[in-house]
Amino acid sequence: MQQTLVILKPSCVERCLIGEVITRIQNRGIIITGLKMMQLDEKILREHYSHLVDKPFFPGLAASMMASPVVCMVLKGVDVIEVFRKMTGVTNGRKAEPGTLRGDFCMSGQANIIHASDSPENAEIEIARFFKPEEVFDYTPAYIKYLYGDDELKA
Ligand code: FUP
Repeated sequence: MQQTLVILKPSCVERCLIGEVITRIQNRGIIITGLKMMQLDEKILREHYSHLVDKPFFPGLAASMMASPVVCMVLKGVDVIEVFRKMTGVTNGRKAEPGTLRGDFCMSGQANIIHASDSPENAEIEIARFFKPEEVFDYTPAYIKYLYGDDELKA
């Protein structure tokens, strides 16, 4: 089954929205296989946002990501990368659809509460960046048979 890397940003942690986000993840039937709090630093942020380091907003973005600890998670599910990106909504919270996490809980393009991997290639790189192998628990909960049909699990 596919896995994705999610970061609950300082704008989520400081606003006490960790529980709201985790509730939605679990209510959807997405399995949490890794979860920890971390204080990010400039080094890891320059790697994580390597596609943005030359943008004028990068220093502000990095500062906002270091403003408090973050919560990092690995999520598991069939097509979970696409499913969770849809649940997250577009980058700018003011443009995100109601019903998405950003559309329901934020008003900003920077303080947009969540990071979620955008492709299988990036998910693999990002999980390895934020988690040691022994910190990811690739278990299958007993209720899995109520989440998917048998044929979906074989695919
Ligand atoms: P996303 O995949 O939706 O998280 O968006 P990007 O990878 O394009 O951007 C990563 C982060 O850069 C955003 F979450 C917030 C920040 N950002 C800005 O602060 N201003 C911008 O104009 C674009 C992105």
